[in-house]
Amino acid sequence: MENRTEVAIVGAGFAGMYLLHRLRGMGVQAKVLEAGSGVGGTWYWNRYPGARCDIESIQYSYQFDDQLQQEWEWSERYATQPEILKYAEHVADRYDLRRDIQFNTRVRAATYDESASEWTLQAEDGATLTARIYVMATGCLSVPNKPDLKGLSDFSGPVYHTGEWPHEPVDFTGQRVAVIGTGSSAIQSIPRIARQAKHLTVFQRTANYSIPARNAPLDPDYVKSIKARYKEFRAEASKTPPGIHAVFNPGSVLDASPEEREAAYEERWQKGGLIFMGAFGDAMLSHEANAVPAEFVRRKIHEIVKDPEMADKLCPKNIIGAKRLCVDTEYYPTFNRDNVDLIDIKEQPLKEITANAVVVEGQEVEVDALVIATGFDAMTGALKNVDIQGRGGARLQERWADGPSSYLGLAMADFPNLFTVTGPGSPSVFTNMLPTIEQHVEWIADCIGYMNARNYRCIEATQDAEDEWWAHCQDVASVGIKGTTDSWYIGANIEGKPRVFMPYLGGYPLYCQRCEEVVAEGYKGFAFS
Ligand code: N01
Repeated sequence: MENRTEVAIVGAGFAGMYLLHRLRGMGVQAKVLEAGSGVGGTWYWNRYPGARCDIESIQYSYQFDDQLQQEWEWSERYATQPEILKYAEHVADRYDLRRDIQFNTRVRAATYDESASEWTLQAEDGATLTARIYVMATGCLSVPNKPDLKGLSDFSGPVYHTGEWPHEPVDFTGQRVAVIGTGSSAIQSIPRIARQAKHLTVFQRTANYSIPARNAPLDPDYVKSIKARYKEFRAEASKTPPGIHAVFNPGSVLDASPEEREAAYEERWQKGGLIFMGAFGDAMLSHEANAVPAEFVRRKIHEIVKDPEMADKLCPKNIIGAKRLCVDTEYYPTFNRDNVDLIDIKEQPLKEITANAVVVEGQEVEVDALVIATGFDAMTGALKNVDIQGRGGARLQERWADGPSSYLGLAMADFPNLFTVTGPGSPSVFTNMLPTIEQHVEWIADCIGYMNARNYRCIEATQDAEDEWWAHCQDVASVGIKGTTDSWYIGANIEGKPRVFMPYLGGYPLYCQRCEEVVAEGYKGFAFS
């Protein structure tokens, strides 16, 4: 690769693409290194059947260019993976981004040279790229979690991970298929696989709450009404904690009468989607309040799933909303099909996989294909996969051995001129990722502009600022009950991963306010040289 640029960006998902475009607009030279052969990040890799975004398409899109958002037409309430990928490709073409993206290049190491104040990135093939500024735009959910399932390598049929799905269509017709895992990816793919396969067995470790998507083609009049006031619509969205345009009732579920509770949750169940949890403001504040929506969904599962034993197994026992809520199309009804079985591997532990079967306690299930839907090494996986060595030999992998820490999810002490987009300590996964990405990118680009205008060569978060922000993140996470359940937010899905609450739970508006204050106070918490 051409081996020098001003800003080296890793990842050509929505973050890397926009940062490249933004920097170009400022006259700053930048180059993107991307492991895949195309743009789109998460939407490039996650091609499993049924993959779609659970944020409404009208909101899950860039807003930095009004012409782009006016011209692009989404076809459904929730866009499918192919449509979102097409959008990412359209953006790459529209802004001529590909000429500065090097594909098929996986970065393995990045080393800071203190004397020159610059980073050298090393790719898997040994090629290097040197840059003054280095940005990891590698996403929060981009490193597949591949649990060490005994005997998996002995399996003679195809094995698919939802996060690394083949680019060619996979045909399960006539096959006996196993799906391991019941997170969002599984919940989206199971109904589709069940319709095609001869038989499907779902291996569930923890039952998940899922709300119907009520997906439908977008009504042109509705789209027209949003586009007529897209800017205001986005501004209104940015004032809600998740940065999503929706009505969030701040009232207390505990103060509501049984009829009011029922009406509120029923209305949101009928509307569908993640806003179910917005019916009352205190559902994540106490177990007592949380029990109301949790019980509502369990009752719905029993109403939908005809076999009461199956329904019992599908009913989550943990609190609702601590793990990421799922949004589905026909998930629970799929378990009424004759060709679908469910095995609870907490009751019947998974023993091993053989050449042609998944063996659980007391049962051997013969299968032709395996779908591993076990999620991701979230938030820190992609950052720790690169051997990042900062000032004085500081290694990010060692620094984060007991869990991550970051200033605003944007920068770390001892790692000068390194920025992360939606790193740990950013509200990231608790928000609509696209506007949050845009906010981070604009903050980073403005910061680079500020440095260039003053001839600053280096920026580094101070240890005090990082410690203070990280302590604040942990304080906020300790309010309410979100952190009380095992989830990938706290690293609980990966064996041996330190249990630390990683995203910032204070919400999008407070986070943005803090970022703006930092700038207004001359980049408070950062040192320049
Ligand atoms: O992964 P997950 P995902 N043996 O971690 C189970 C986003 N997303 O890919 O709960 C057996 O949620 C695990 O069980 P448990 C979204 O943010 C968004 O589905 O750990 N099972 C769980 O059931 C989402 O939250 C969209 O006990 C094992 C499942 O595998 C995030 O990505 C669509 C196991 C993993 O669920 C991750 O979702 C899809 C083992 N060893 C995903 N290890 C949108 O719509 C794990 N499991 C935007």
